[in-house]
Amino acid sequence: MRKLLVAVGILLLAGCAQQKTQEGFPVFQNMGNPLITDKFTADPAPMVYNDTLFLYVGHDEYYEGQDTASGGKEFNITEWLCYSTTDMQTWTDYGSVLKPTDFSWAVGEAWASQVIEKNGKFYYYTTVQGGEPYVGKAIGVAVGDSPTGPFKDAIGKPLVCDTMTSNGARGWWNDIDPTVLIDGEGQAWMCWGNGTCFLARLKPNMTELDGEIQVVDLPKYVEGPWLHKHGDLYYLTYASMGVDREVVSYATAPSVAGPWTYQGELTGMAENSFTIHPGIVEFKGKWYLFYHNATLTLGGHEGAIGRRSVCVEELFYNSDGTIRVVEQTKKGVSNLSK
Ligand code: FUB
Repeated sequence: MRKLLVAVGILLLAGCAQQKTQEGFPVFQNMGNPLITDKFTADPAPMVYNDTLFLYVGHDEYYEGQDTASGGKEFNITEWLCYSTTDMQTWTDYGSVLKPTDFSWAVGEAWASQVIEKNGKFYYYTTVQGGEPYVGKAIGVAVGDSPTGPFKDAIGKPLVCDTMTSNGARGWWNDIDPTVLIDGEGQAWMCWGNGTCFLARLKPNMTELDGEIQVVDLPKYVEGPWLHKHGDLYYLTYASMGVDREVVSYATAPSVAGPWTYQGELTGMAENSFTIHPGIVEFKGKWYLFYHNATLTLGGHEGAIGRRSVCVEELFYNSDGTIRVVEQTKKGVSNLSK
C-alpha cells in the first residue's frame, strides 16, 4: 500500500511539473520574484482583458561573448513573449508572440513594448531597430484579433522613426519604449523616448499620430514611460536616474495633455540591474507594479544588464493620489508564506 501511495505521489508531482493548459501551453506557479524563472525576461507590459491579466515581455537571451561585449551589444532580444494569469498565482506561458523581423522594415532588437485593446483589436506598440531607410530605433505597431496573436504589422512602416523626432538626447536611439493609453474622453495617447519623453495623440485608427509630437519635461527622465489612470488622475511613471542606476519616478496630471506634476521616486534601484522599466495595471481590485531586476541565474549565467528578470509587487495609493514607495521583495505577490 505504502509503495502504491509513493508511486501515485511521484506521478502527481511529475504531472504538476509538466502541467499544461487544454491548448497545450505550459503552466507555472508564482514562486515569488523573479516571476519567470526559465528564461531571462525584461520590460514587462501588463494588460487586462476579460478578467485575465496578460503580460508581454522582451526575451533577454544569453549569447556567447555577451559578458565582454560593449557599445550596447549587451542586449540580445529577438522576440516578445506573452504570459497570462487569472489569479496572479498560476501563469500560462504562450511563448513567442511577435518578433522584430515580423516587421519587414525592421532588422531586430525587441526592446520595450506594450499591447492595448480597442474595439476587440489588440495593438502591439513595439521598439525595434529599423533597417534602410528607417535606420535607428523606431516604433512599430502590429495588430491582432486576440491578446496572444497572431499579430501582423498594421501599417508596413514605422509609426515613429528617427527623422520624426529631434536628435537631441540619445540621438538615433531616442525613439524607444512606447506606452499607450486611451483617456476618459476616448482619446488615445502615445508616450515614448530615451533621454527625452515624447508625447503625441493617436488617431482613432490607433495606427497614425494625430498632430504635433510634444516633449514632456520630467526630472531625471531616462526611458520606459508608462501611462495609466487611477481615479481622476493620470500618471506618467518612468525610469529616472538614481545614484548610479535607474529608479522609478512618477508624475501626475489632470489630463494626459498636462500639466504634469513630479511626485517623486516610486522605487529604489533594481537589484543588479542598471535598468528597471515600470508597467502598472489594475487587476481584480488590486494594483500592481511590474518591473525587472537581474537576480536570476540560468544555465550557469548570472543576471546582468542583458539578462534581466521580470518581477511584480502590489501598489498602494494614498488618499491624495500619490503612491506609496514600493519595496522590491522576494515574495512579490506570491502566496508563499514569506
Ligand atoms: O530592454 C531594452 C531597453 O532597456 C528597454 O527598451 C529600456 O526600457 C530598458 O529596459
